[in-house]
Amino acid sequence: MKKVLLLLASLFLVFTACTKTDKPADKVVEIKVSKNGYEPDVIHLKKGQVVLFKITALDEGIGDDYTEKYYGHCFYILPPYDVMVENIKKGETKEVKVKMIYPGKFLFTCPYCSGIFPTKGKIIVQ
Ligand SMILES: [Cu+2]
Repeated sequence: MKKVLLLLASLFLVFTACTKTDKPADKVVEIKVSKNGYEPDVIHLKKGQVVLFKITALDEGIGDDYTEKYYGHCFYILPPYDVMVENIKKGETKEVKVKMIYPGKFLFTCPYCSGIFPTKGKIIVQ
């Protein structure tokens, strides 16, 4: 029983460990996304840094029908970060602040269009 509780407690911590933060940023990273991919597509960061990502879409991505649920581009850092910024319209800049608590290599992508366009990149946290 105790083991089960410990397991549940650790799972809870894993799933609620939040990488989004309201703390002041140590670094600003500006990223452009288009059908040609992300620029830059390799980003080096330091563990523990609070990073403000500013993502600007240069084109309409999968489409500019704003009555649809999905339009524009995204910036999604895969788990364990699991940070999603979606529906970035052409010409629009969206921001997200992330504390880089996990060291390693992490992919980011646009789930909307990465099957069609080379919208993939990687973040290296050391
Ligand atoms: Cu996209």
